[in-house]
Amino acid sequence: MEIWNRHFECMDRSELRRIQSERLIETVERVYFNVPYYRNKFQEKGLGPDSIRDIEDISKLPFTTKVDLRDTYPFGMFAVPMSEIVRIHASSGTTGKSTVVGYTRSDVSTWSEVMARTLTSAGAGRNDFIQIAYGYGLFTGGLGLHYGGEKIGASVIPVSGGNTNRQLQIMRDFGTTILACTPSYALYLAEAIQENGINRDELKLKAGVFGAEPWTENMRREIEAKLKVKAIDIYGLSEVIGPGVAYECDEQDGLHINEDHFFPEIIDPDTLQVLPEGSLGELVFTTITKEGLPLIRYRTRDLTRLNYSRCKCGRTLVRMDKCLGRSDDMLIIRGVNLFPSQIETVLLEMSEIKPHYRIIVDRVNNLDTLELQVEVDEEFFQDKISQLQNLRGRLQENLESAIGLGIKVTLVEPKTIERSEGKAKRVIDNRKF
Ligand code: DLL
Repeated sequence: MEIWNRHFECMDRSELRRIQSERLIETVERVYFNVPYYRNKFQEKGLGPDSIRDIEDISKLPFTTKVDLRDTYPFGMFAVPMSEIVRIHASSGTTGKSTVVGYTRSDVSTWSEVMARTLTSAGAGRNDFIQIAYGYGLFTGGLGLHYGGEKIGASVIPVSGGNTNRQLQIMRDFGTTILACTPSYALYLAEAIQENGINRDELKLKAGVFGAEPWTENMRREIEAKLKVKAIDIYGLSEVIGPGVAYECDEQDGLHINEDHFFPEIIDPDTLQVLPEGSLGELVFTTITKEGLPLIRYRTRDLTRLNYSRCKCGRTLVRMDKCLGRSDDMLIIRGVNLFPSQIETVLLEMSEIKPHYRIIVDRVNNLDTLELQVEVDEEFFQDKISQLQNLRGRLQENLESAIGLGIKVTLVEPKTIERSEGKAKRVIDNRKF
């Protein structure tokens, strides 16, 4: 497999460390002199621009959270005058104001570079047709993939999300080789291909770059089998840059982080202490080259581990595990912690069940209740009631032993759970806190 930027992606780690130190020093200076919010935070801790001499000193610096970005909404944490900003994106929060991010010309170029690495790693090149079915607009998915695709010289098809029939027509008529969308939409498209009687051999698809939401290994297997593509996981968040923060290689064994631009740490979300190598915890990023919106120790809320061992692909960039989920997606049901991904893993181990599901949490007489609504495969839905009852019972048993909680399972007809063209909404929590 090709590597887009061998110099940085396969760099000797001591050399990388030296570059990270240099870049961190520059970033700290930039925010100290240009972002009053950071200057105040630094001064509160008795830190000045000279306090940081090495990447090791990073642990002295304060954290940044989404709340800090909201408090300074919309542009208060930008480190350059607005005349230098050439692009603005925003992520819609579930509550309150959105988080606004700004890019200078050089940031857009960094973004294209990290996306070029990502797409090359998925096997894309100048002879590929990349169908971008991530949303275009304030969401970073569409345009992030777009600029990376153009940079590697591929033929970019900016179809954006939704309109499934058109997606299929374009896929077939234009000879799409690389599909870019959320994993939930990929699965939806795979089913639509079957239902529309499209012969898979008419399609030239070879790989997909899927991300923007958590998905399990079982989900990957399902997509790979149905769509007959190599499914590559890509990770990113708008605050840090958008997609392009980390990407899988051919090994599909962890996502390489573009560490020459985004310095990762894993912390304990309660004590805020940096955890030893290999521990599961919250991922934190410091952007070390960004100009428009540099962020110091930004708490992503995503839970994962870092793996510094050498990857077979030749890249030396650290790998993060597939995200387990976000700490704020974690449900606490009768005191037990539960991630939607634990449920997804069980579902995909049963062939009669489709990975279209919804988790409904409620509180009845002060007691938390947990319900799973899940679709049954068309073939099995025709079965006798007793067989369906049996399936429901088995699923419930498998779930209860995996999650350690009682759960009500409701089997629903195929196609009754709302499909998503972007990020899937899996959990409905009706409890009032
Ligand atoms: O979702 C950027 C993106 C676009 C990534 C397209 C990949 C592909 P936001 O809307 O700001 O940005 O949401 C960021 O989505 O903190 C994670 O919780 C989640 N997320 C993104 N990629 C993955 C992934 C984009 N591969 C938030 N696996 C992040 C699990 C992911 N979660």
